[in-house]
Amino acid sequence: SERYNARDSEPRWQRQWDQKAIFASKNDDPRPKYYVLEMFPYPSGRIHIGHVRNYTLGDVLARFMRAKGFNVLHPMGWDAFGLPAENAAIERKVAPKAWTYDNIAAMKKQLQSIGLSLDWSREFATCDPSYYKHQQKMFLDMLRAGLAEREKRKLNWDPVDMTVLANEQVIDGRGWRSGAVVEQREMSQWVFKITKYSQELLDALEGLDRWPDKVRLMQRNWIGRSEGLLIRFALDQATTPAGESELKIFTTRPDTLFGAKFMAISADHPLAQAAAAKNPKLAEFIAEIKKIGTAQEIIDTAEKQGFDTGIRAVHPFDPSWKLPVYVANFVLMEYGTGAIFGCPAHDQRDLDFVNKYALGNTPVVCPEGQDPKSFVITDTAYDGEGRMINSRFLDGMSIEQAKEDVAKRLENEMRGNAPVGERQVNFRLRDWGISRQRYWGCPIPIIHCPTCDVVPVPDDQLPVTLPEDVSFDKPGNALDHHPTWKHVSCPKCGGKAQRETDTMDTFVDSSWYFARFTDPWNANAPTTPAVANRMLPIDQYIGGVEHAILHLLYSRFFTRAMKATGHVNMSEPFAGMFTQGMVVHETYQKADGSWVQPAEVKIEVGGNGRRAVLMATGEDVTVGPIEKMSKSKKNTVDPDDIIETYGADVARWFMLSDSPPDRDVIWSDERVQGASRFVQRLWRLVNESAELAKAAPAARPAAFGADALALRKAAHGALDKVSSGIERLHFNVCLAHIREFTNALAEVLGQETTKTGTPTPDVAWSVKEAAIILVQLFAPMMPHLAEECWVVLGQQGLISEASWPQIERDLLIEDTVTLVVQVNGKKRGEVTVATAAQNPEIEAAVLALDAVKLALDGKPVRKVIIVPKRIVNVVG
Ligand code: ANZ
Ligand code: ZN
Repeated sequence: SERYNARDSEPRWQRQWDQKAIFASKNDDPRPKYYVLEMFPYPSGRIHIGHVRNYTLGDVLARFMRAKGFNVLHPMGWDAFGLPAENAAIERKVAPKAWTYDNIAAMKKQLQSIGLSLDWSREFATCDPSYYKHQQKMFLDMLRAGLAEREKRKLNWDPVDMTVLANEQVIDGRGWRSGAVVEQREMSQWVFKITKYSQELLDALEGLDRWPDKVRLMQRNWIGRSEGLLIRFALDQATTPAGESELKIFTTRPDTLFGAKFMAISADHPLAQAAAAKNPKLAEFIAEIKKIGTAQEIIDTAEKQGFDTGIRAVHPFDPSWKLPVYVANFVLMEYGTGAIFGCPAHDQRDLDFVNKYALGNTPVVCPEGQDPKSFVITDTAYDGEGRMINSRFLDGMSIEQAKEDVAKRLENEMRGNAPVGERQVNFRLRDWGISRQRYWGCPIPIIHCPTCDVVPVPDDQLPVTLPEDVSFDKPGNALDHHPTWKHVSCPKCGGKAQRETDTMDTFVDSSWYFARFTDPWNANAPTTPAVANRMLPIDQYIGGVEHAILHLLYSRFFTRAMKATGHVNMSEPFAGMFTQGMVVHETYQKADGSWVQPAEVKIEVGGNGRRAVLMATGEDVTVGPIEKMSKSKKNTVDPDDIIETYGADVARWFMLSDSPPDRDVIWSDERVQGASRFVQRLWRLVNESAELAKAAPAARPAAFGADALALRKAAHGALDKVSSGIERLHFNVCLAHIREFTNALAEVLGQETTKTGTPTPDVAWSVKEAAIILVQLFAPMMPHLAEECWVVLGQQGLISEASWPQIERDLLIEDTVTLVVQVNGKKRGEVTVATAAQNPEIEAAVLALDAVKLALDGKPVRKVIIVPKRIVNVVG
């Protein structure tokens, strides 16, 4: 037979699938549903190889579940708002809308060339007014439900992108996109009240047992629940500005109160402001530290600095003990009360601080086994377990006991008419600020009226659409600069008013798109609840771990907000979550340090190992470390090139085979070529099988000889392992089983061709069965090749529409053999293993026997001698 020609075959099958719309899921389909979704792409212009991996993983699962008889929902859309469209407008003078939709068209073509089983009938882009109209409606619903609010707060301002960023978008004190150092500005903005769900979002993580543990842990840390005590410290009146009498702090370590050396307050704390009013030096210091900002990341890395306000606080357990109150750059106004007491012996920041200002330290927790008299702290704070020391009535207690004791005492001590101490739970999670001073986003449907203040746009006037005649010749928000768009009359009083010109954070767009996919045709509401409630939650969501906090947490919140406002009836959108690894590649560098693309490099493997040369000139290039594909290091491969050269099936197979899906996969041309050879091998074997199968009887033979039975066992064994492997997304393992089974079939075909005469009916029938199963097993991974093979095997219809083969369980019972087990030559028992079991497996089974452990009596095993099919002797 001829070589398999992917270039001819792939587009042909793609057209057929498309024409028959076989991947379109119907909302009235009575079969059980299965919703598989990969994170939708941002239409940057081109698909990258990471997308190919992401969508292939989901596609294997989608095709498999469809064959298993589920009503599979596997949609695709575009996360289409965001800054790059505006940057393109500025740099290339193309309108953001045109740029975005052009990119979508180009990328859709690319996606189609991968052969994904997507339901394109549900496609939308988040920048379609028919999508964001509903987002605006939900914003208004949330406003009415108290889940959206206008709030004045200090915000992260990105001076390059000229926009506010959420805390999550500030990485190491810099804007996640621009890389500019983020400044703090006080502004009014819209927030979603995610903190109303802090506890619930935390608790519900427990139930997400099909999520990676690391993702749940990241979310737990981000929500950051801590239990502690609020303590009201009295202020020494002689030292305190008029009107101030106490300082409220939050601590998670009230047990360390007797190790306190100082108090510290945020630069934004009212007491700091009051003290600065009378102290110009302090005012100057405050202005100085405010410059570096108060984002957590900056504070963690900046040098600790403080300024003594002169104010003295009184220790709650000793009226004669006065503590200096500093303004310090590491105390955040946004957390707790914006004030702390510092215990340097047991907190590293506090220790760095006292070491700088020579305030000393007293350890109050002594580790077990350490002599308290010799226990001193110098540069490293001790935050471990131990017994209380130097702490009067707490001495000898454990940390937990001391915390409880302090809490009880201070709760019961009244000053004025309030207790001095109060237990409190704090969360790190802040409300989600969604206002962005950008044009290319979903307009916030609000009108500002000088008389009526904030007025929602009436529901029947939605959507508030973006104007298209915008110019980007000034920095800042093009929507704000538009000559007419924002000028409207107030819906309430009819007077002159202005539209809100901020647009929503694009993370809002991606917080509910999965719900919209369940009924994107509903023009009147964001969802059709009956449909959404049937199709959600998503059974398997697949995406990059970089979204483990932001997107997944926002979506979990938004689903709860949609539940509260009647759009869905569940809280958790993603029942199963899978985070895929990256596609990485070697880097290549010329002698002058410049980077070269893999496509320009030829790898030569010879006597002195691997050598890389530049194809154009033959000069040597240095092979650098394997890294995430990036434009800067040029170590990218272009999906179009790969598909053009090898076909989509090869790319899909390679990416599935080489690494577990949650790990990084190293792109390697050598190994891609290996996948390509495997495709040809499968093609040959299927053709040979079809030839041989001509001798097969129509009816299943009544009995099978040994050869036929062995092949059938291999086929059903592979079917069993691949089926359960796909369900667990262990794709690389599945592929290994497919290869193994391919070898078994090849062996039978090889034997048969050396024989003369026609094959026996049982063998011919079994070869046909095996070939059909083989093709069905690789169909989810290489759907085009599978369709072509399906025809060769004379099967009806499309394989993409065929049911998954039935496993014959009685063929799965493996042949076994029983071996005598000896320890140092003496029989101690027997072990039964599969006939095919390899030595390491047998050894493990033997060493696990109680009788063997007993006979060895703790002595190490020196050697295990295995006489095949007879005896295992353990030498100890
Ligand atoms: C005294 C103390 C002693 C503390 C000690 C820690 C160790 P988590 O667990 O993250 O909630 N803190 C409180 N408010 C703060 C603020 N606004 N800015 C900076 N730090 C603040 O952390 C709670 C601890 O962080 C609190 O407990 C407080 O320091 C500090 F050996 O109080 B601790
Ligand atoms: Zn008005």
